[in-house]
Amino acid sequence: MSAVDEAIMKQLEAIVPVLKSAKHVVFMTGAGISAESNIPTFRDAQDANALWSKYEPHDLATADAFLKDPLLVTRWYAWRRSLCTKAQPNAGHFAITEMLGMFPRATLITQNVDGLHARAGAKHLLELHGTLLTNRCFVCGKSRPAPDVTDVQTIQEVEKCDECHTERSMMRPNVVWFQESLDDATLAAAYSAAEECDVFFSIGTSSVVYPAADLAFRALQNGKPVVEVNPSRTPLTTSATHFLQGPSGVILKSLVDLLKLSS
Ligand code: BV8
Repeated sequence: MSAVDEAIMKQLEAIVPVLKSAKHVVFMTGAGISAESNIPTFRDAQDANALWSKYEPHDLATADAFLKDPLLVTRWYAWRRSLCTKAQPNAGHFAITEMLGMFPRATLITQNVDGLHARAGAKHLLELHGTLLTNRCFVCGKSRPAPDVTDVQTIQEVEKCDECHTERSMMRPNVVWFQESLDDATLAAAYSAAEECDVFFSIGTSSVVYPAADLAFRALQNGKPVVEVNPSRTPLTTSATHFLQGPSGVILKSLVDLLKLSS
């Protein structure tokens, strides 16, 4: 695990005193925090394995795509689920879990559906885009664990709901697709955390998917410092209070080490 360079260390040293006096810290994560767990991101240009590089978002992550080709979408999510269940949380996930216990109040908001924050011990996280670890009926919404399939080509048909029996009663992933609304209570909790916090971290997200990408700007509009952690610049970078350019696993681990030294 490489350490952070001097410039980042100086930025971290400037952030620590602000964190020491913080009563409420928000951490918001995107696919980038799972990149070091070898889960491909969605849009990361440098990532040849980036999930979206093979498909357009509207090809797969929409209700229309599912209705058009339920088997293709089911296989794609089964493939992603197998990646997620094989993957291990990385230093970035564990650093956030540790920091969740370092402040009077801390809120973890994630756009990720891979379950790695929970496997790293994080509790009460807000999963803005749901989870791919469970399926629900496309019609009646009844949920059940999603089957863990190793060879997705063996999936020959889409599971049907055992509760309702209409033509569309197919089991779909418990995620929020494009043009689907997020859960009202989850989104409201995320917005109030962004407005009330003392520091807002935006970690490993390209900041292009709304309304999730709006949260950091809402914190800024409420006069809160925003710390962005990302190897690349994003539409948030120019507005962020601090831009820590690098991999979240390395940067967040160094931040935890500094916080411990200063306690
Ligand atoms: C909605 C779930 C109301 C399933 C996903 C306002 C303005 C503009 C557009 C809209 C808007 N309001 C609504 C929209 C439309 C749309 C939208 O935002 N489109 C965008 C693309 C323009 N939003 C919606 O449809 C939302 N619904 O608003 O409902 C409504 C109702 C009817 C009609 C219209 C609106 C629903 C959005 C949720 C969609 N579901 N996924 C699944 O996962 O399959 S989104 C998908 O993208 C994932 O959830 C993912 O989390 C999310 C965001 O991507 P990121 O996490 O940021 O990942 P990405 O690959 O993009 O970036 C990775 C980053 O990591 C990069 O920056 C990279 O540099 C960095 N990185 C790489 N390595 C590392 C790293 N960082 C740190 N460390 C590393 N080692």
